[in-house]
Amino acid sequence: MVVSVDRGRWGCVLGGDPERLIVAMRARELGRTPIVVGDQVDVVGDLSGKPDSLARIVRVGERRTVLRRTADDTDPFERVVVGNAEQLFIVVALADPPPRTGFVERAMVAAYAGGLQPILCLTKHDLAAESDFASAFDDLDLTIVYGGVDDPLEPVNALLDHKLTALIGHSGVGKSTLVNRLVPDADRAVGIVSGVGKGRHTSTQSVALPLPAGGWVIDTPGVRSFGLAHITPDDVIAAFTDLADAIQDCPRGCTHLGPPADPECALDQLPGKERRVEAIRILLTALTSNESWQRPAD
Ligand SMILES: Nc1nc2c(ncn2[C@@H]2O[C@H](COP(=O)(O)OP(=O)(O)OP(=O)(O)O)[C@@H](O)[C@H]2O)c(=O)[nH]1
Ligand SMILES: [Mg+2]
Ligand SMILES: [Zn+2]
Repeated sequence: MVVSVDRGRWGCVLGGDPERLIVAMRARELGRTPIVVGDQVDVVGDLSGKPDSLARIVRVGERRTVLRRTADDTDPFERVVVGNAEQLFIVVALADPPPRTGFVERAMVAAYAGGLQPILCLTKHDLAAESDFASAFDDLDLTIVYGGVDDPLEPVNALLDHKLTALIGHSGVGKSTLVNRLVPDADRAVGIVSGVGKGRHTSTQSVALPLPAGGWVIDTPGVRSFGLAHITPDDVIAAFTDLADAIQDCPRGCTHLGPPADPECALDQLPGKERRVEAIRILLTALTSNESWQRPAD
């Protein structure tokens, strides 16, 4: 598994064993194929892991899940952020910077479209009194966990246990701080990458770190915008198994937003699902409104 990427060098662990860390380059025949943290790769050559040894990545395994984003909503060039993660921790500070529902909605859309389970992780609990920020997601069955410096780690660890989890969020929300608490020897575990320090430094690269109890967390650099140009409304609905079948009955080109845009949307014919449909339509709206997501400072 790829655990780090840095200027044409990929850190990989053999057999998923954190102790068997090697550095590899991309074999010429792979061209510009993206290779990202979380990818399962085949490596050949010097697998000793000795200093200055360099292996070659000759194949990238098919991804079970994929977190993608584009620079903005009109950018056709999509980049793969993380491969094979089962969960996406959407890390949001309750203050400094102030939380935005639009960010969470867009990250949820990207998670559902890529096959990841989204979880809302709230930090800086110590800076903000109880907030009802999370209640906006009540009808979406979104798991919520507190991951601030004063919050106990057990609930976080219970969710991460033996899974591959990617953390994303704005710069400064506390992703690396949380990772450093979860993986006390994070620095040593990935000597070949910088960026994970004492939580004070802005991360510049994604890095996967092994959890003491099993499983991996992927710390990623703060994102400014999270373009969703590659995602369609149908991709999002497909993630909700209770609604996915219904849209077969929608007219062609239905965007599932309901009247007035989609007066014949089949989601409006589901008794008892009104609130859930409404909540999911808020996600669909996030697909086309990036501005609510971006911070003024960006
Ligand atoms: N008060 C308070 N400060 C926190 C908390 N979590 C993190 N911080 C502080 O917030 C700042 C940014 O934390 P980082 O962990 O570097 O943030 P990050 O999300 O990794 O940022 P990028 O790497 O730039 O994406 C640091 O000064 C941390 O000490 C928290 O729960 N409460
Ligand atoms: Mg960081
Ligand atoms: Zn529809």
